[in-house]
Amino acid sequence: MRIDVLTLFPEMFASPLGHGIIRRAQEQGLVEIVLTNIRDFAIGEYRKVDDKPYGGGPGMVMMPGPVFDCFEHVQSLCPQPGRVILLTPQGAPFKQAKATELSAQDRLILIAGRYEGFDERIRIGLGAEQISIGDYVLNGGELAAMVVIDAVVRLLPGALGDEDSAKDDSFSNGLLEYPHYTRPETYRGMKVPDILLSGDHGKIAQWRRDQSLERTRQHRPDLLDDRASLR
Ligand code: 6GU
Repeated sequence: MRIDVLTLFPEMFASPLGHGIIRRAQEQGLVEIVLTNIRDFAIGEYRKVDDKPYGGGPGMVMMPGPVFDCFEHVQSLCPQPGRVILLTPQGAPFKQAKATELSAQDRLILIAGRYEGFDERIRIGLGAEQISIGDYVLNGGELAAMVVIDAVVRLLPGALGDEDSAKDDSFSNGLLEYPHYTRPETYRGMKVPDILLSGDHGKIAQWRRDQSLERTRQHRPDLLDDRASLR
């Protein structure tokens, strides 16, 4: 997979992409991540990338020119069309199902916005889909792009060692994960549940299913409604 990121702050990505699973996936050649600075495509003495909104109002809007020129440059580097995604709080909520869908693509082009938002012609002209990572406002799409990259790359075949398979992850079955324990058996007076020490794999599996369901009921009842509506 190739992932291009168009951003005004490529430096923000260095550390998150340079560690752990994502770093290893790049070293193994499972994913190539290419950062391109939108400001390199701005013109004039001040390399302006934003301007005041038509119709008035607060804040600044990302101008179409630098984003289109940056996009066309990135397309010329690699002609494969790929999925074009704008990171914006106006987008569709990012869910595990979307991560799975994106992990099957050969190419993603992520565009991170700053300021109040993108000139609408960017979304229209680039045929981009819009993704949001949750119901809160970030100062820009960069952290959201990193979240999408992280969630997608770990799903690429070979990215996880088989010791940390993605199959049991929270959300992969629509439920939250069951509780985990490791050594020591007792820590500051808190004991590992007996069932996990019993060696009875049938009972352990049943306990984990019950715990998953109970946690989901407590913290995310909406997920149970989602599952019910799928049936
Ligand atoms: Cl994708 N961008 C910004 N700026 N804020 C967000 C977001 C994205 N998703 C949630 N909040």
